[in-house]
Amino acid sequence: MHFDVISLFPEMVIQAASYGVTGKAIENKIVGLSAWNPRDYTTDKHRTVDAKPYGGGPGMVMKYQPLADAVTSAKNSQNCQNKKVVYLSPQGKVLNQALLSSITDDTEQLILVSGRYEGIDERFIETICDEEWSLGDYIISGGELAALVVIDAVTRLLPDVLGDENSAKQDSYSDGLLEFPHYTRPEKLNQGNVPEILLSGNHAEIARWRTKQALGRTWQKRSDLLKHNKLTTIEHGLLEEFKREVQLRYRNE
Ligand code: 9D3
Repeated sequence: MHFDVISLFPEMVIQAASYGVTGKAIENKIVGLSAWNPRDYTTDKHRTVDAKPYGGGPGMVMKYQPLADAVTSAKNSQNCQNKKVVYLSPQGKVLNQALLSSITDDTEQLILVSGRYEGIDERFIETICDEEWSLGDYIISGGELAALVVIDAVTRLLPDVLGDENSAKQDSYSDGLLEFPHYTRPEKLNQGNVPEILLSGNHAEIARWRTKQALGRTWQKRSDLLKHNKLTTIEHGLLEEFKREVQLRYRNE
């Protein structure tokens, strides 16, 4: 997978991606990352990347030509077939794990366009971008953080990026449930004790307890996730058991 980010702040993207899982994946050449500054594709003395909106109104709009030429350079830098140009914007389709997962299947070069200012010229979106993606219904100041979110989330899904121990398969959301609770040393704190079952060494019982907790917490905190998740008979039973335990605790308080 090769990522290309079109951005007025290329150093921000390269720097932030150099840490942790993405940094390792770049080091190990499992992914490539390049950033392209539209300012380098301007032709005027002032290196102008933005201009006032036709029709008036506040803010500035990013010009078509520097963005288009930056995308062309990015495309020409990679010899591959399956390229996708994505504009990151509040008008886009809201990202989810399934959408990101589909990218790992069919895309070799993912070109992420990060906007600044009020927006970018509509003709660039219409003629050059294949898709428009959003992080969700809130406002951030530009597309760079969104590009970084996409790079991180897609990289984690690639084979050989995560070790077996914490593979993406075990992450919450891969099975549509929230995670079970985690505990580490010490066993006892004034703030509470580690659940007995986790100290038992009974791996079958521990797995059963964890699945029950994952189902229960999803029911408590994100019941919307359960609506789209067909539970098996066993899972249904575990969730009912969780609900009974919550009831009992409530009655004893
Ligand atoms: C204050 C400006 N807004 C007018 C009400 C419009 C606006 C312009 C540019 C709002 C946000 C942005 C910059 N945002 C992004 O580039 C962006 C984004 C977001 O703001 N929310 C969720 N996902 C994304 S992806 C890119």
